[in-house]
Amino acid sequence: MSALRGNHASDTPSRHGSRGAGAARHRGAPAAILTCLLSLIGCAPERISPPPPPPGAIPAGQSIGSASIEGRVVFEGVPPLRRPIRMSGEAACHRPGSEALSEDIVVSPGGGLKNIYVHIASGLGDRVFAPPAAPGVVDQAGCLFVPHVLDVQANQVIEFANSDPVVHNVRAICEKNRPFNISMPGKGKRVRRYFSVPEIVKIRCDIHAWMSAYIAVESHPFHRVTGDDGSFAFKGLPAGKYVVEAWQEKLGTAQQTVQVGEGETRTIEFTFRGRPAPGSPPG
Ligand SMILES: [Cu+2]
Repeated sequence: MSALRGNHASDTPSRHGSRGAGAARHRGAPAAILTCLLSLIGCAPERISPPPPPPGAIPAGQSIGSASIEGRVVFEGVPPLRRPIRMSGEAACHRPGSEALSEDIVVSPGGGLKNIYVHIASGLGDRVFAPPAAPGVVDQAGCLFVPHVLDVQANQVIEFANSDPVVHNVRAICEKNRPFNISMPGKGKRVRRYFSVPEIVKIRCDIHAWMSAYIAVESHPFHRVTGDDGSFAFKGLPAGKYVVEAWQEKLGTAQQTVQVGEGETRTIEFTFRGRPAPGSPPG
């Protein structure tokens, strides 16, 4: 867990500390006041450069083992119907020939659950991993966040984009990271941010109440978001005993403990159960 604490500490830039406040009173005060005012209206200067990884961090993409854990997340029961999203009042949001559907529970015809965040919750010890250089991307397209669930590593840059000819915003609701609220005033706008502490961050657009997304932040690279078939795979793990966790925004979390040796592949399955269908017998 030392990696988590290290990342947390780095989330607080030293320039925001109180140490230099008195010394820089004349030149710093107007800038500080301006920064505070801009923060209040959601226009604080962009924090686009995460801190560098600590010395000894395992480079992104470097193999640390030959064990694999793979599997699938499935839904048991009657899948809830996806509801049409009514985008009344925003004609520009409509995409010809397509109807936007709710994304809170998406079950494929074969029972696979989409948009499940699956990650190694414990078992990697105190290894510290550098984040990948490529940014994660969340687009605002057709007045939806795309993807609905994004997984990133702590201190990995996240690029928010607006591909719509309408004004959106991005509000990040966090408990462990610094929340933000940024305006996305029209097509082509791109803004970069990052989160330093592992947690699942809620993303909302306040202008369009149906727009929601989640960004799952992990301290290491062993995390995935399932696609249509609900499958996931972690390759390149060291031999060990791991807790694998699957998270779904409405259905909660499930965990499994898996022991795997070098060169081995373990296959697991997570099953989420929905509410009983109306009229079905109790139990
Ligand atoms: Cu919006």
